[in-house]
Amino acid sequence: EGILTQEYLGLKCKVVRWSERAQEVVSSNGNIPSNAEIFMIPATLRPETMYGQTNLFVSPNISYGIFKVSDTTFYLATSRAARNMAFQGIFPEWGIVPKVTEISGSELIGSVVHAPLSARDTVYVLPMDTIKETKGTGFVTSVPSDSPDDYAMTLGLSKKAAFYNIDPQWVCQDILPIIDTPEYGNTIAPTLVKKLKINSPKDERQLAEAKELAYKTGFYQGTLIFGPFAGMPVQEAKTLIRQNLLDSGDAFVYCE
Ligand code: A2H
Repeated sequence: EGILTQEYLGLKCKVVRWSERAQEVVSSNGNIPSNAEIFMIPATLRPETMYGQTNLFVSPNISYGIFKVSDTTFYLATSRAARNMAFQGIFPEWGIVPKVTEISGSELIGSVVHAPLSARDTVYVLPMDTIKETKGTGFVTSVPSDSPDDYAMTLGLSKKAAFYNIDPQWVCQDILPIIDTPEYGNTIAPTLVKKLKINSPKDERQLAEAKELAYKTGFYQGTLIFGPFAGMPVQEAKTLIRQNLLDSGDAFVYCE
């Protein structure tokens, strides 16, 4: 970790249906009113890809907190992220982490959330074991068209649904082309995963290479082909889409 600040966008994915276990935890908690809006908060560096969200990833090995933002608004993130948020004006009292309760990532799997900008509208919460506790918020929004990690995990989950203890129907298979690149076509992640012969989410070295290539190529050579900014280079559209998400209240800036 360097000394530079990384600026993420925290995306507000509103829970529309809890998994059975999460429902018990939330409804038995006296501090969470029944009319509360609760958001899972993935941290992303690629707001321009949000049209292609297909799932929301959570780590089955991490514990998450539910934090009170107002009487009827709550955020889910790691406690580490919440400590940072407390010093960024995201919670009501400066420096205070308003933790209401904790819930394990594995208990969140199978919940359904709203995915801002996504063509899918709502998406299922699924496990991703490579999520690190030490960065972001502990949630990763899945965009299999443009993120090799997300695509590899999506493949792994559909191949081994029983192993991951999930319903295979929760894995969204519709990969929406949203960015075109001259070199790798309009679904860069699947193209690179094939090209670099990546077989599992655990092929760390090849995935790191694919991730680097996809990120650079998407940014410098990509053109949006979906949504209101279709036809615009990624470099320009990125700023506009980020700003739209902030203006609509569907996202906030989160730094670490
Ligand atoms: B990105 P950086 Cl389409 N553990 O969002 C592992 N990965 C994490 C994470 C964590 N705790 N928190 C965030 N991330 C992911 C979109 C995306 C992302 C695309 C393409 C590439 C990409 C959709 N997933 O990231 O290490 C999040 O996934 C490749 C760099 O802080 C976040 O942006 O540089 C990115 O990694 C942050 O990675």
